[in-house]
Amino acid sequence: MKPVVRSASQTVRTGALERGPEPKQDRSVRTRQLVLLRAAECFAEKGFADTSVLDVAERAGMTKGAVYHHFPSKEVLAIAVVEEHYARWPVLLAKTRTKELSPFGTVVDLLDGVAEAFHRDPIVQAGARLQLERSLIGAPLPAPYVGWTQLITDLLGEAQEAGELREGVTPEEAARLVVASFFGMQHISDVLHGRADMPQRWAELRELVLFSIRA
Ligand code: LUB
Repeated sequence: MKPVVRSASQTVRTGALERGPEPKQDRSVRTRQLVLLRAAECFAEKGFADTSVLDVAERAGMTKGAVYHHFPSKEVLAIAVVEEHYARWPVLLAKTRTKELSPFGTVVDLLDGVAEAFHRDPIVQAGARLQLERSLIGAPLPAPYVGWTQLITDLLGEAQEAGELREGVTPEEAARLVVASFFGMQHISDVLHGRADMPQRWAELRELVLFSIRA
């Protein structure tokens, strides 16, 4: 939003910054994002059942009412966190595409970013845990794994057309293997080490699985 420029005297008199008070809409969006992040931290650490809206409110430094203003229930909050988890990936793919790598290089670079997101991003970590707990959440969540399987299938199809896939490897089967092994790797890393060893585990998986399907 274009900042409102005030005259020097106005600025001095009101003491407001050059931009003046934050527009209400911006403040509401920023507050919603803060609630999502704090809720993700709670869900990632304690899971859905052991997280209360009060926990989220206290972590966000807000009242329960302020949280309910953005999310009418804990279930709606969980859905929003999972949706935010999946919203990360098209952004990451667009960033990878700007590097103009080969199709296979694009898959590797994209998954490097995904591994880093699982290592560091509470929204991504919470989305994964909420999907594991989906049967406890009395609300419909996006189907897990299918989006990634289709995306990796499409990208490996491009790699196959570019002659980058090993003879006899089909994009669909390779995508199922990559998604299953990545999911298992990040889950084991989380359960055993709180994902502290994600970089090393991803490096192993990338070398052994991804490069075993490359021409
Ligand atoms: C990914 C999780 C955790 C699959 O696609 C998904 O739904 C995923 C959450 O359900 O890992 C591997 C990229």
